[in-house]
Amino acid sequence: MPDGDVLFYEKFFDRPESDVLYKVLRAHIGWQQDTIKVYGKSHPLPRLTAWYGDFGKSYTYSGIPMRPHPWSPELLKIKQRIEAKAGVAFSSVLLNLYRTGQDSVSWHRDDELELGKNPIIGSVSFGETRVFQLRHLTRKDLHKVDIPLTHGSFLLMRGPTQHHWEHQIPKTSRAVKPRINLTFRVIR
Ligand SMILES: O=C(O)CCC(=O)C(=O)O
Ligand SMILES: [Mn+2]
Repeated sequence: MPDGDVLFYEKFFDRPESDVLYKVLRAHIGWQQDTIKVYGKSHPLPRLTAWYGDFGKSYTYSGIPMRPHPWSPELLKIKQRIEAKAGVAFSSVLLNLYRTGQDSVSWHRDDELELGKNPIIGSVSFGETRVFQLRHLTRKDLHKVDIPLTHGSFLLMRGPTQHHWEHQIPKTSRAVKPRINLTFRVIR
């Protein structure tokens, strides 16, 4: 990908391990329904979210200030595994729960100021496969990139990616089971 640095590991966590992590996260994460304000009107986000991380690293996501829950043992286990691969220390994780095909996240970049100049995003998925799409911000000659984020997969975005590429998880009319995504971040 021009202007991007994206790595994908399809079976980063094996099947039995992924099955257990999905169940534990589904049951024990403090999932919440957040709202976003558009032109002064509040709308529920089309997914549930939760924010975990190092004490004191608070973060604003889509205008929502988030105070992290402390790390849980299973989150620390996942974090350590991907840190060994990525060679960075993540300080926080935003979790998303897509309950049905109608849950989604629309086009955006993870370019919040707190993430520094070239944000490193480590993205782990469990449960239903959903398509992760990337599109270049200005170069219309480049095709969209579709990456099916499978159960137990790990996607690493780094370098200039967040400057030049937007990403989304589109809605789907297929009957799909829930999916959990964890995006680990480094808050400066
Ligand atoms: O669910 C995903 O794979 C992407 C989530 C995402 O882009 C975000 O939370 O910033
Ligand atoms: Mn994102």
